[in-house]
Amino acid sequence: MYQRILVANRGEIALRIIRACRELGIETVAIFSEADRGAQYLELADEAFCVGPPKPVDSYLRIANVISAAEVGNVQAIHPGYGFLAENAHFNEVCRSCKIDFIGPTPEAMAKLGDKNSARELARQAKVPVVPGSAGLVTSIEEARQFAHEVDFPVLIKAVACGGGKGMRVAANDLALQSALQQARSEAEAAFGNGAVYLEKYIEQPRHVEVQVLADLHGNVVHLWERDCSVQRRHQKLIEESPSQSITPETRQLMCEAAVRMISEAEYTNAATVEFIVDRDGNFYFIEVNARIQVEHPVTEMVTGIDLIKQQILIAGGQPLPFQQEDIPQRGVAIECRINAEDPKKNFQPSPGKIERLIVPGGFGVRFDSHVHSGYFVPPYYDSMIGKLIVHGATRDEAIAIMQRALLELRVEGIKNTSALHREILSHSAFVEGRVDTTFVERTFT
Ligand code: MV4
Repeated sequence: MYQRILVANRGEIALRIIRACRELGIETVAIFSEADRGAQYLELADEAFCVGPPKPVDSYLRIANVISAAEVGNVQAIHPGYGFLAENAHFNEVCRSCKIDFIGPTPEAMAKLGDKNSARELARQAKVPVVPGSAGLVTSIEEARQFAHEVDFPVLIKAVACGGGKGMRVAANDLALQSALQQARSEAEAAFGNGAVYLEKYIEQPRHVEVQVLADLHGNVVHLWERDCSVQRRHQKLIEESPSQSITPETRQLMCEAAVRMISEAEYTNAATVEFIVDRDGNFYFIEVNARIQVEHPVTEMVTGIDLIKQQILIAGGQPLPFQQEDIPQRGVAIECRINAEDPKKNFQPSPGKIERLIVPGGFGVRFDSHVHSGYFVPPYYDSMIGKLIVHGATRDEAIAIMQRALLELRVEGIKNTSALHREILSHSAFVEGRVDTTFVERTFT
């Protein structure tokens, strides 16, 4: 196993990885930007190197600087966390050429799934349901028209490189189709340098359900059940839970098996999330694969009892999975609320600054994954998430009650945060009854 790992990230996920390594007896090398210099969690690493100025492009995304830290720090592997370089196939390849293990999939598997059109093709090969759509890329308005008439409007134009909702356009009729096609293309070209698009039938008010998968280097692939992430706003998830209220036990089984087939077909290794949307009739469709550990992974850890970060490290180090599918439970209910330094009353405007006082909730069934503390300065340069409040209860009603109690205990003074909005969502009848889709927050709270 590895003796020393570089943690190529910051904030709560850096701390989460440092903790897992400590428990495995692996030393850690942390990196930090000038804005994160002196951060408390860095003291828990064995060594820490500055990789540049505050802006991500000058530090956490600067491949040469990250690799230099890995070389000087004398590590055998790099854990990329989520965001930053986590799904950068080029960085992954640079790691390989420097003989440093990338804790994640191979660059080839990453690139194959990063292209949404080739991922969709893989799904079809693996007999995983995909949204009725164009066979491949759409290059002309005539092709687009022909397809739209086959599946009927509304249709969705998606960029192969789409992300964060960018490069997607809905068209309700022939007239709208032409401009939607052009807009999706130019937006994707500007944002990702790739204007290629395909078409799908537009699923209205879908729910978002994703399946966690682990695959080792010996051909073993298992799922760790699903997470429902329908409570989101503008493609930013707010609350995630497991099990999902949106699917029947039969659908759960089919969806989890489909996710395993998808990952096996792609010859993918390490941790992956297979994302699906679920329509109003309960049909599920593959949308994409996330080739990284995700923010909401603790929800899965609480219901399965499996430490996903440790498993990622052990898999990359060549260990076979220590459990089989039948050994993985989905026990009780876990819910996660993302605590962001944002003002929900001012259109979720970021609220960086000094945390004058922090009181962290605790007690039975409560977990708070965070790197912040009283006196911590939330820098303005990065994602506004300051922590994740995760609860585990025997039933969903109990989990909601624990979360409500924990949110009341949480106090973050000095900056605005999203905890009061979470309390409102958790007491809303639609949420309590498990009747929320991806449009719920925007329809109800903005
Ligand atoms: C869709 C869809 C409806 N129909 N595809 C949004 C992000 C991108 N990765 C896929 N997304 C969607 N694809 C079809 N054919 C609706 C969405 C969507 C969505 C999906 C998951 C979670 C939140 C969402 C919010 C808006 C739209």
